[in-house]
Amino acid sequence: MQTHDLVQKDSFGEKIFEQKIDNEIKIEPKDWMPEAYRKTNIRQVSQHAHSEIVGMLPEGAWISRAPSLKRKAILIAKVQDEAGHGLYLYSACETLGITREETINDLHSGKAKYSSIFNYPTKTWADIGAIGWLVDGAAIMNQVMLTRTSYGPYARAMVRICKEESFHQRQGFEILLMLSKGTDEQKAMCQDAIDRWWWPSLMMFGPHDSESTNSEQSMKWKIKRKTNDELRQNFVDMCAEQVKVLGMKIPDDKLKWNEQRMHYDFGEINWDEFWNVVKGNGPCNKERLDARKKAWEEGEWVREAAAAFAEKRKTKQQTAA
Ligand code: FAQ
Repeated sequence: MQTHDLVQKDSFGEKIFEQKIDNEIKIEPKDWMPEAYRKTNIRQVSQHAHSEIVGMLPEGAWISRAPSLKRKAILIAKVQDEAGHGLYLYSACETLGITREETINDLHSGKAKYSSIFNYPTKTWADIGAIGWLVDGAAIMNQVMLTRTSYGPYARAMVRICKEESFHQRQGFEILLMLSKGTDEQKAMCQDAIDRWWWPSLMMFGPHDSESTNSEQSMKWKIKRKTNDELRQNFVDMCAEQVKVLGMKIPDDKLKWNEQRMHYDFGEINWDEFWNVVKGNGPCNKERLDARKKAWEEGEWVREAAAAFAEKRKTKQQTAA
């Protein structure tokens, strides 16, 4: 093929791509797509997958300490759901032309990021409630828009994920509701967890729009449907009402309903803390990455056995045919 043929093919491909984006038609794995679109999706989807898998760790730490058999069963199911989300997302990512091993190597080498939120410790049982209410709540706020993202496999994965996250959020809120009606000590534990998880949850939405390097292009490509600040504001508005049901307080003196904006005003996020955590210096970054690397190394024999079994089955099927 001549170079000009390639250029023509690409400009034709680009036209079709743009038409699909304009007409809300999903981009599918075999469709032509700009290289930067592919790379942005690989970055975002893999980062999202890593977040789900690393996100199992803070809550996993409480499975053996859950206060009752019922709470233990619910928590195990929730943590397993997060593993499932990671798997859908790694699979969606593979359709973009990157292998599972490459994505995981990028996590382990520190090249790929995962959500800042999972670098904070879970100190008490109330933290499990706060993660469900605030962290899953923030995740849903962001992910409902992703069910309409322009890349087909990512959008489809998000539909089931959002349904499961809704259950996660409710179970977290219910844990806090129980504590909020309990003894003075339980009430204090509930408030303390909200105090520690509130600001990191707001950071999950990413930097202000003015500092967000990817937002403008991602909005044009309809990868993102709402900006970081828009989603954060929606989340604050929702939580400011829900916290009243708990009879607890959001740790922000500036939180106040603004009649003109029809939104809650709220205080400034500590962006130094956010970037410090994103750069790997949060309270649990090292612990989280070490745990993932250990799990990967210790799981090597399982991956080898699964691959050998698949090979054996394929040979058997070929011989039978
Ligand atoms: N943490 O230009 P933007 C969950 C990075 S799943 C770390 O605004 P973008 C479920 C960003 O990557 C939670 N890094 O970026 C669960 C970029 O990096 P670059 C995860 C962050 O992509 C619950 C740079 O900063 N959800 O919780 C963070 O347009 C409970 C500049 O930022 C998703 O991943 C952060 N918080 O917008 C599991 C959803 N924020 O380019 C277990 C999908 C930003 O320098 C238990 N992702 N960065 O390498 C998204 O919607 C977007 O990627 C955003 C960021 C909104 C997170």
